[in-house]
Amino acid sequence: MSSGASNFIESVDGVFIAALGLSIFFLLLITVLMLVFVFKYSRKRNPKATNIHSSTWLEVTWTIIPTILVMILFWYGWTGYKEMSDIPEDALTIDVTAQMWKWDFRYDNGVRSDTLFVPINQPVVVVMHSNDVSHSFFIPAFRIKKDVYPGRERRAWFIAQELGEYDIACAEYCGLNHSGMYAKIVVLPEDEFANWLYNR
Ligand SMILES: [Cu+2]
Repeated sequence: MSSGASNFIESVDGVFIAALGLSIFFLLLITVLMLVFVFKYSRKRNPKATNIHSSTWLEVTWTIIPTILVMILFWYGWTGYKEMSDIPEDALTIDVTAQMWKWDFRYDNGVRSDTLFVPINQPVVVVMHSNDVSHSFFIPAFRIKKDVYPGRERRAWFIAQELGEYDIACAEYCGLNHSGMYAKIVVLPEDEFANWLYNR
């Protein structure tokens, strides 16, 4: 099993770090080359302008290499996205209602809570609705974010892999108290979760 607070940490962080690393590499490469060229081909050193002709191999190279890099990033982004879209059939279903400015969680047996309790190492699907405007269900520690719209059902899933308490935020500006629209997700051991849900 992969490491991290949820099953999506590795794929999401992997793409992010790859994109960031590539960006830093090209930032340095282009900046250094620019400075070298500014110095080497300054007017002082080259009082007489020279006519430069096109170079086919150079143009092909700087087209093909970035295309390959972008395709690699796309591939990892796509496979990660697909993994997030393929919801396991045996996932525990929890209804989520978003409204200005709170989250409401409802379980199959009718239990309601303003804190999202989930069992560890078990797929959970959140089925989301909005009572009013657009919100966005965001668990930063799990790398999960899904917009929630009025009049539509939206789904997201995850496997919590570490016990503990994490923030749930609203990530879509939804009015005056948007910045206060937080809830908690609490990951419990299987038996404690069952105890919380059924023995009340
Ligand atoms: Cu909101």
